[in-house]
Amino acid sequence: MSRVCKMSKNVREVFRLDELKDDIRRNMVALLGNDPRSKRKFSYYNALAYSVRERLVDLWMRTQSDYYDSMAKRVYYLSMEFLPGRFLMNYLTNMGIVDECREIVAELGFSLEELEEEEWDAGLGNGGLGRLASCYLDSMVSQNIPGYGYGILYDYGIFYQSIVNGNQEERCDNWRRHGCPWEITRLDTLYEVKFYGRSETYYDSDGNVRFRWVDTENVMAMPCDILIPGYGCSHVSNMRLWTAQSSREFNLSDFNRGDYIGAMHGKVMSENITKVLYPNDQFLQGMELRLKQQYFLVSATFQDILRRYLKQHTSLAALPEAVAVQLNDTHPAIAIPELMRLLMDVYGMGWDVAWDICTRTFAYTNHTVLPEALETWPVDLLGRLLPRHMQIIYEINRRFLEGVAATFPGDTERLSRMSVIQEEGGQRVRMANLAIVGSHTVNGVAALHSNILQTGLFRDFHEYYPRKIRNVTNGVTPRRWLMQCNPALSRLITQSIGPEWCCNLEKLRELVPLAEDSAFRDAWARAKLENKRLLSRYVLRKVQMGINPNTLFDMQFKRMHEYKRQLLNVMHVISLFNRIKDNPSADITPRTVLFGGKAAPGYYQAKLIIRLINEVARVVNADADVAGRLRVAFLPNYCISQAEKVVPAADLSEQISTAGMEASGTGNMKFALNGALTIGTLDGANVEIMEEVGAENIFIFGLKAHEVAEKRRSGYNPREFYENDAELRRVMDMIGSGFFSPDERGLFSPVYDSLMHHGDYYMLMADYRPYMEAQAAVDALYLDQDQWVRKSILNAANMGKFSSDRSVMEYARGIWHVEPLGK
Ligand code: 73E
Repeated sequence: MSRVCKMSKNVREVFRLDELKDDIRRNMVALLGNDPRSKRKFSYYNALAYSVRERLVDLWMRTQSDYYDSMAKRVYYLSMEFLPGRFLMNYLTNMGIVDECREIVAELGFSLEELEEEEWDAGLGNGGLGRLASCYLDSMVSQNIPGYGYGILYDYGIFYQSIVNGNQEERCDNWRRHGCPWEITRLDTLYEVKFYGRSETYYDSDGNVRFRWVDTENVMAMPCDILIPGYGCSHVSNMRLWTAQSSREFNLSDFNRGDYIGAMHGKVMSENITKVLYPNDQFLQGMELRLKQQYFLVSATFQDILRRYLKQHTSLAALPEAVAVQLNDTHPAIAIPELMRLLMDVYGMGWDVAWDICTRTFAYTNHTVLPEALETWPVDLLGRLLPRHMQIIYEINRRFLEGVAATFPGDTERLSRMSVIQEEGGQRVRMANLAIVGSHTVNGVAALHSNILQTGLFRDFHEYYPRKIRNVTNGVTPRRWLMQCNPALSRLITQSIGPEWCCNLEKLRELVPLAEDSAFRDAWARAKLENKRLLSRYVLRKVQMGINPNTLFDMQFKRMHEYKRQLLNVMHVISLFNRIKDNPSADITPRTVLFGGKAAPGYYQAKLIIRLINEVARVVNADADVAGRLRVAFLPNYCISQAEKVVPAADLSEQISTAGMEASGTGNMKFALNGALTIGTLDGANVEIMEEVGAENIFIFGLKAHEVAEKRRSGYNPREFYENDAELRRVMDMIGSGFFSPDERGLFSPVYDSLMHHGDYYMLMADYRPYMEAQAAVDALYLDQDQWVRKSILNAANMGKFSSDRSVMEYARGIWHVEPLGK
């Protein structure tokens, strides 16, 4: 793997760096029509971006012809979401030209950092699932695994969050308003995507019954490519994002009838398909437009896959030897009946041959067990939008249930649990069941989660297909999440153990002995302090609040969700506040508690918790007794570029979900990789992080997954904790009585009630005291800076497992059956 660390040739030559400055000036004029004497940062950012991008096009084409010539098996990563964030520094980092570029930009009168800030994030995802897809693309191409990401180019990505009077407000994220220099639009490639209509039978020339999908409404899909450079740039791949265009004949009859506006309305409606990303993380909204988006992605992608495949093959029989399709959750699972339809209705295959090809092509990753996130579509809706697919789904299910019935005779309850069609409460298609039946492999995203799939959510399937459900623990790319976002620490690590760590993260283990070296510890602490200073400046700019870099930076940045328990963190803050108020001269460890995260626009309770954080912050930050020893802030608009500032500056990473509910988490990995200590439950990948870093270097507390399940079964009584714990009682009463909302006393009653009167589903009350104790251990350790820094080093040093390079190789070897090219 270290092969990719060595830049193949002198980068100055390969990337013609001597010409870069001239190219920037040339692009200012030729592409942007700007006066090169202008000092507009945005123009220079754009000119730089184009000049960087053009240096990759050759390598990209060479990579693609390598794939073609070697007839390599290709991986298609299908995802409704990608979260690349900004591209500029990612390109420069992977090209290995950050320092050179910094000098050139300085000669033009700018700092690289200020041009970097001109770029708007590509926020085409909600959170972890989309970011994982982007990390995997980086790891695939960096390890020469021929792969592509396929997704949707939303006009509007995840909304822009502002905080107004403590409340979240959403603004549209018009991220390409000023253009996007990274995209290569393929105006000349268009695929037709069909919707509605009906399925018709006919007889082919051999007298066989066949089906065709007719009277459809058609929309065109146009691809837009964004290059993905591998680290060291020996390979460059791309993600292909689709945008909807109305078909030319769309509503021609309306035009002919003279109904110009009516016809234009149809055009606009069809182009709406790729207008906006659904902003719900783990919550199914069940809108027709969302299903349209899903099928739009799938239909366009499969036309592209088959076109590429058929350039080199005459028969589709060998598709699974040339193509592996990974379904990023069930969002693109309609691909299963779509491939069946193409193979049978378009390419004339029989069911059995087509089904065999299908199930050898697909693999499905499950990312969540939350019931509200599991996709089901009403049969009416799916049947109206995609009538032929509905027929195929019924037939898949009929044959599948026949097999189950043969294995478990008489077990009708099992049949109804496993059926792709849910009958109770109106017929619905269970997309997870469809994805399991139609894939050769299903994986969870952390060991605990995969285990829960096998023994809980997909237990029946695990009994029926004992080898199908497996684990691939998530990972993050060390290029973006250490090298790029944390130059101070990266430099120190490279000076100490050499540069190989960034493509062989296990190498970080060589830092372990250095934890005992006091000079190294000092250097490590200085890097952290530098990052904390940078973040403090950012916080001052963003929320006009000064924070002290010498306090413990306690961070919880992730989507706002009840199961993630930001509220538990707030309860700890309130408890600390009360302790200070009770004893203002107490010797406490000074803390800065920072939060960030978006709530789905319709998620009332999550939005109320944002408000609570802001109201608690208002009270705490203004209190004279607190005197700066406890500060709280909510940073608006958490996104990838903000994460890159937050993650390197954290001392403490909050990973405190109710055990069994966070499938993996990836923020937990990013923080620990950058030397934060974790306080967390035994949930998701935290379990494996503990195994790697050692139980003595992490603060684990609270109920375990099986205990949560057990308590739910045996009856859980949150009031018991309230009654037996005076400190907890006081916190709850303050929230409930309006202490933090004096002008609107009942404002936070729904928060109080959810814990006290509605069963406290996420078990905050049970975990409060253990969490407080773990936090006390954090405070004590932070006072012993020597020990803290030691543990900080050991955390980063033991994070090798959580590189997405490792995850991708597990998929490649165990699921996709592809090898790195050139091996
Ligand atoms: O635990 C995370 C996981 O680390 C999980 O919640 C998240 O996926 C991450 C990557 O594996 C996730 N997101 C979604 N489901 N699981 C989701 C569901 C519907 C829409 C958007 C996102």
